[in-house]
Amino acid sequence: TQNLMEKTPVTLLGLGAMGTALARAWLAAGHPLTVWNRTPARAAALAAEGATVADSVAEAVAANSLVVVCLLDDASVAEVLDGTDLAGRDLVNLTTGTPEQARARAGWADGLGARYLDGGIMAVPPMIGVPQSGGYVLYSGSQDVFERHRETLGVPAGTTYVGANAGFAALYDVALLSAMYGMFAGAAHAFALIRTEDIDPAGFAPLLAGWLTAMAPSVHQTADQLRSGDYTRNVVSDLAMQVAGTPTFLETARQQGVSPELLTPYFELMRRRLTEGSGKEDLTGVVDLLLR
Ligand code: FVH
Repeated sequence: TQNLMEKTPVTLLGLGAMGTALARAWLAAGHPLTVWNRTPARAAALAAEGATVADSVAEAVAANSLVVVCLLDDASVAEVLDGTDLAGRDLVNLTTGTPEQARARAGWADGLGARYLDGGIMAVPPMIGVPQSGGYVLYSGSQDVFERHRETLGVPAGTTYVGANAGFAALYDVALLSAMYGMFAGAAHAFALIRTEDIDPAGFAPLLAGWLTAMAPSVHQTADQLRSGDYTRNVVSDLAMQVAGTPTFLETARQQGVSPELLTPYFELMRRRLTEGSGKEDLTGVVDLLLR
């Protein structure tokens, strides 16, 4: 464990909701912290909490070898770091972006003599600095940077290194969030259905949460089937049976006056896979349809 005197100093560029939460976590853990933000007023409270506020990006970057960036998007990262001397710096970019943007930024940093680690934050600001919240950050790119700063990076949230390909953290991030949006879409349809009657959403919510939790482990079976290439392995409810059930969902939506527009794209993919003769399979074949 690092003692107080040895805590790695951190430079942090970007004090939005997430940047401010990261800053507070490092300050609370005793890390010397230098911050910069485009709108200086956002740094005032942190200065009172012990952060050093730099007047310019160049000053902030010159202060420490570990430079963490948490800005709105890749364009703002480009704008903020344009013309900055990053030679010898360990640049950790926690700004959300695409895998291509992350790989391009890694190449760009390399050209400037910096080591690059990309991060995808799987947490919202209130989860930062709260280990029991389950929040974590996906990292990819320089494993050296990750190992060297593992303890410091682990202060705001858990850390998961997913590979040397700098784009992987962003890819995992977007994959996980895409699954989340699918879940939100299903939940929106479910709430719309019960809202057509005098049903208390607060009474329904525990049933919904419980059902989604019970169904979530099915992703392990999907992974197993994708690995083996056998989509009939351990099937419980086959595609033919599930497609046969879809008219019930669509008719219920119609009867209740709810738009089926969140369900129909997925049902259409299930139906297409069935017409290819995959009735005995699980739903896993839909993955292949999306890859075409
Ligand atoms: N907040 C969240 O729930 C999510 C959780 C998962 C990860 N995301 C990503 O984290 C990045 C930062 O998000 P944020 O919540 O801090 O975002 P904002 O509060 O909107 O702050 C944005 C900061 O970026 C600065 N900024 C924007 N454009 C520029 C620019 N052209 N030049 C310099 N700085 C810029 C902005 O500065 P200011 O408006 O205060 O002057 C803020 O510091 C983000 O990628 C999320 O997707 C958060």
